[in-house]
Amino acid sequence: MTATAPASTTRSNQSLDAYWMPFTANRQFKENPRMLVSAKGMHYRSDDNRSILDGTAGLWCCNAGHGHKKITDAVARQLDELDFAPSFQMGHPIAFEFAERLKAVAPEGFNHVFFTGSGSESVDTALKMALAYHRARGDSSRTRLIGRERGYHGVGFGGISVGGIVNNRRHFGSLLTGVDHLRHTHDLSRNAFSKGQPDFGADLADDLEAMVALHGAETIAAVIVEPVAGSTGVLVPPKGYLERLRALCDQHGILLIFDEVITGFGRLGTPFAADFFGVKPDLFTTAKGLTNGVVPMGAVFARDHIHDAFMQAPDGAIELFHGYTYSGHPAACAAGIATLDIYESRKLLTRGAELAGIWEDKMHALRDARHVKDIRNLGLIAGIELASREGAVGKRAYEAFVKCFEAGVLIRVTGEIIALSPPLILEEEHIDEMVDTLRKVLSEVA
Ligand code: PXG
Repeated sequence: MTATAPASTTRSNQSLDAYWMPFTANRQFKENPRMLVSAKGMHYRSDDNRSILDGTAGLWCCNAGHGHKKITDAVARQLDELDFAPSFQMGHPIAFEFAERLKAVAPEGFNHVFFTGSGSESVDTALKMALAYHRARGDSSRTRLIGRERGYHGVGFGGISVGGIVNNRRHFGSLLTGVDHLRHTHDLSRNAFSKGQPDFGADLADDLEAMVALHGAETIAAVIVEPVAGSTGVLVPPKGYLERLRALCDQHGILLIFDEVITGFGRLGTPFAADFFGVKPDLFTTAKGLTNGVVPMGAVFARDHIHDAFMQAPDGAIELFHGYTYSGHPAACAAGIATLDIYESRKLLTRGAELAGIWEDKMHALRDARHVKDIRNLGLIAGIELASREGAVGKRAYEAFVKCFEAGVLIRVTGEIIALSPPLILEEEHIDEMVDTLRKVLSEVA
């Protein structure tokens, strides 16, 4: 250890130095670590043996809650039988089985599934599919990609290029060329405290028209958006916005990609956001809830017209020069199939719809809590935006996060926004506990 390194250890005296933690203030964390050591159902357990209510489904991924023996047993059995198998020019049955199962829960017409290792890889895959799709059809001038301000599409170079979160982009050079961004849809002056979809802002989709006018539709390959933006602090699409985007894409021959990494698998009370909004993209990306977060995995769902355009290649040709060592990993497929079994037997892909009304009422009851300047919600997602202290954006929410953890509730914060996205197995009493804890904590932070 160098003289400047913090003397950071856990309660068990384990050194914290070697692990360079992701998206974390490493030095701050290591001075005062928060450690989770086990999980079951709606709760984590911390290393000081406290029960912590999971208000975030891990990182929006443990939709069926924690510690399902059915999933861990399925993974163990699979690893015993076939631990790894190559997926390039080779197959193994469970990957085909999982893809068929996914097709059955996907919105109609999404009959093809490409496996990846994460949400970021799913995004890169979908963007590359969009570019290669146009090329396969002889439309190779369509090379521009359009994202949106405040969008989060993971951390690959494709994802940060179309993404719109400034800190995720500014440190990393020139990114992809030929990318533009629609404006984001956040407008507190017109939409503060909207319940569900806000009334104002469908016209922001017309930014795409302006880009078509500027560049020519024939240069634009695809638009990618999160149907509900999560990481940036829960931005719910205005009524009519996604419909308008779809119509403009249709009009101009542009592909529409939904990034469903957080909205997929029941978060909105429907299997996918495409079901909830009744808007069908051409491709959509998933990860997280795909395996309940148990084994890393992502998947891109493609409609027939996308897939079929590739299948015109000459006999014996590889149709898409893309894939990962871990595409369709047997352990991930086993976790995914067992996860789908649980989603189906407990009706979790639609359970959010039953709870969404209670969730909305109880979250909006925090309207008069200290520092709150907006509350927004959809399905089992809520965002609570706080007023910032002068010159210290994000400090208040961070303090609330630490205090909530100390009080036994795990929340997420991004900037000055608290985001909640609990496992879909939650009960009303858990909502009450989150709301009561938040009210108390917000009354205590300066
Ligand atoms: N797309 C979206 C919409 C996401 O939310 C990714 C892609 C990338 O997934 P991977 O598996 O590569 O991380 C995400 C990830 C948060 C938070 O607190 C959200 C994510 C990851 C970490 C934290 O909001 N989303």
